[in-house]
Amino acid sequence: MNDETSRFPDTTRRRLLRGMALGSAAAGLGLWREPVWALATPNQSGVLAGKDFDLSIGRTPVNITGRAASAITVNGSLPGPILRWREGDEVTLRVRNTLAETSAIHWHGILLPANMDGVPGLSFHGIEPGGDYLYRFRVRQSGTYWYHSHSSLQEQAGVYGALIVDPLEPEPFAFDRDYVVMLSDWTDMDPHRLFARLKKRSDYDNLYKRTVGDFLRDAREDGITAAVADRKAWGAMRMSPTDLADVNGNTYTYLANGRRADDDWTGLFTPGERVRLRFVNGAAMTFFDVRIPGLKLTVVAADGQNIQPVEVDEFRIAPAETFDVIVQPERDEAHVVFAQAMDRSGHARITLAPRMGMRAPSPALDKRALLTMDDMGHGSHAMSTAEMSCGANMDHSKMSMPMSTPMQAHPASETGNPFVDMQTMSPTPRLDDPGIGLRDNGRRVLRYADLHSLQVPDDDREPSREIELHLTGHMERFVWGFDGIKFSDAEPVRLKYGERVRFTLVNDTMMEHPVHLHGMWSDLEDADGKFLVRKHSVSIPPGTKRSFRVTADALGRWAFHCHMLMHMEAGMMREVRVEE
Ligand SMILES: [Cu+2]
Repeated sequence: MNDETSRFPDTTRRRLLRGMALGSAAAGLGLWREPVWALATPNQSGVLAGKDFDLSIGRTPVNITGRAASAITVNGSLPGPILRWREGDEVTLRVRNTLAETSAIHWHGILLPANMDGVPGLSFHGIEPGGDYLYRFRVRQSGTYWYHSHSSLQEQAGVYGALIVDPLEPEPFAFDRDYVVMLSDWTDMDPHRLFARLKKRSDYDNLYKRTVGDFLRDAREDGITAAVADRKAWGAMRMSPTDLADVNGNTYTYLANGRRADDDWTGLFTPGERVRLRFVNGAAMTFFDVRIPGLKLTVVAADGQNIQPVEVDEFRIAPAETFDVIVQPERDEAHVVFAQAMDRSGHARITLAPRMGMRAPSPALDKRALLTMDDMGHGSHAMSTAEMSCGANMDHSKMSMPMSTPMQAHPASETGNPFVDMQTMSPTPRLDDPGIGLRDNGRRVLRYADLHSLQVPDDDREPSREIELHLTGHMERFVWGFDGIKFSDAEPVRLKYGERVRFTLVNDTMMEHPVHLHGMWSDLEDADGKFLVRKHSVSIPPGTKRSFRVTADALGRWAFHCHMLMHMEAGMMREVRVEE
């Protein structure tokens, strides 16, 4: 609990910490906040707290959809146990692999030596079948994070869990209860079969292809020429305007704390208490839009980093992101924490209630949103949609664009590239855009522009150079990459140890990609190049161009990739190598 006992003046606190054995002794004095949910709610997966951990990756039979299936789990639970570390501690984690294939665990967003990062092929060889690996490193940060397998597609099969690091200094916000809300997507399918299906028929889950009826309605409303032109433009791009997710509720069962929406998990509160909810998106492929009807959400941290508190009704959380939110339910009634998939094909939920057994109904799913040409950075201006082909071979110079939006240049490797099916023409950061499906919905929706780190990065140098990378793909072939090049064919991005660089990402696809750099922070900038917020995963919607600064303060070989698991598998990944 974040009670008064933990609010020692700094000096007292430090002296106490120095003068005593840490761990269980400290817990008695309230220095180590009790993991309250473990005590109050026995149905949340186990919490392991301390400095020394034994973890075991293995096969576990599960029944999530009503049918027997096989998961890959950590210590037999899905999600894996919540790990609770403390800032400043050296933690030791013995990870055993009982699978018949190589495995590994990656500590997402944690600063550590490269050989502790858990990415087979970059950090180390991976953990052999029947083998183990000893992770040991000092924890240099605090907040809400998570861990997951970075081996093969094991994350989709269940190898993920929340990671909480308790701070040494008191947090700048108060709360009485503390719960993890781990969102994820589950399928009974073997993840490799799912990937193979995406390669063969990437639109398998796209049940909403526009019908003749839709066309006639559009024609009636917008006129036949506009309707035909729009269809032609989409056809030329070999896409369907309804593709907001490659895999959706047709395949997935959405989970919160490992539970289906119709069998949801309950977190208890006493009316008037402040409840801290640590949202983690551990989904392989799903963006969630989260709200609690009837309650304001005060967002106090993003990706483990404290921010200036911002009050909203709803937020979108990309795969790999975390948000800490405080709510204060006043009345003796239940609330639903409602997390709908971005494409509205399903939802996950938990209940917050004064007593077990109480439940609030889920609201209806919002209307499905359609991508527009505008969403993809093509603007609604000047050009005739009918003549727009959007292919990588098109001649952009023939198009007239308004002066305010300069034409985006593209790397030569995209030209004539069979793995690039579109290019954006006038992308902007759009940090103040709530995102597709969330605009003008009558609710106050969190935007990246609302995120302001409490702490300004120590390194305030201007970046000495800019590395621009384009997120590219071909929807039908289900090939993804940077600059039209797959991971397997790409050279590493090389950084000099100690340098400060700007990464600029341009999204040349119609999908949103949450991009994660391992080992170093990504300091997101606003449209004017001013520091906004420190993150480990920065989501890049279609038609946008966003920049973040990186201080190359960690030697070694690091992964840099889209956190849509199947996009990473299909090539949207780079090695970032930091060298002396
Ligand atoms: Cu992606």
